Amino acid sequence: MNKPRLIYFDAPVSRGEECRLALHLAGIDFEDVRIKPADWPAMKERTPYGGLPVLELPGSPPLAHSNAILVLIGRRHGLHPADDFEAARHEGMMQHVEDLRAKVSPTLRMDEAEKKATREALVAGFLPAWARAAESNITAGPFFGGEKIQVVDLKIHMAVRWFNGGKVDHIPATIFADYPRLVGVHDAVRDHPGVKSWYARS
Ligand SMILES: N[C@@H](CCC(=O)N[C@@H](CS)C(=O)NCC(=O)O)C(=O)O
Repeated sequence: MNKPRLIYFDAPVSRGEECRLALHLAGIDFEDVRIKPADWPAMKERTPYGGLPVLELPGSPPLAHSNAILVLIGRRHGLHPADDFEAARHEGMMQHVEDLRAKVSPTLRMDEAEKKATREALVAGFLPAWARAAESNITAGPFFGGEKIQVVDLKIHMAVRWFNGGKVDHIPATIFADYPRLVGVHDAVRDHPGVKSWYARS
């Protein structure tokens, strides 16, 4: 291996996509390895914790857990605060996104009746509470920590984008519409030239 490899499923979503975006914004030439679902069971046991994404860097063992990957990239490439308290504040928000995923992701594997009931309950309770907490931790904007894009913003962006398209049944596309700072971070990331250039690549 002579360049970094980011291993994830073949979809522009979630934990894998936020790590791809971080590598791209950092200006790192990396191999974007996309795993087919059929190949995953055999591979799962060989990953550090049984999940993707995994980042492989020349000369280091494989690194797993999206937040660890993002923080490492961010620290090395100016996309995570140098101040240790502000960095920890960003990491708290990154964990908040993981808490959201931990609530919503299990519904992907439910039968229709259970999925509907569980998601409607999330819409009534957990999701607004999650958004209120996120909103109250975003300070000046347009990004989480102010003027500069950081890895935390990529994670917030992916979380908001998940629902924005209206493709998650029983969760309205407008679920976060009343939270202007949260939507503002999503939009600022979407409109960032580095992010645009990732999606404009051929
Ligand atoms: N805490 C881990 C979670 C990893 C995870 O569950 N990834 C999902 C895809 S987003 C996965 O690998 N699912 C397949 C499986 O668990 O077998 C992270 O932040 O990367």
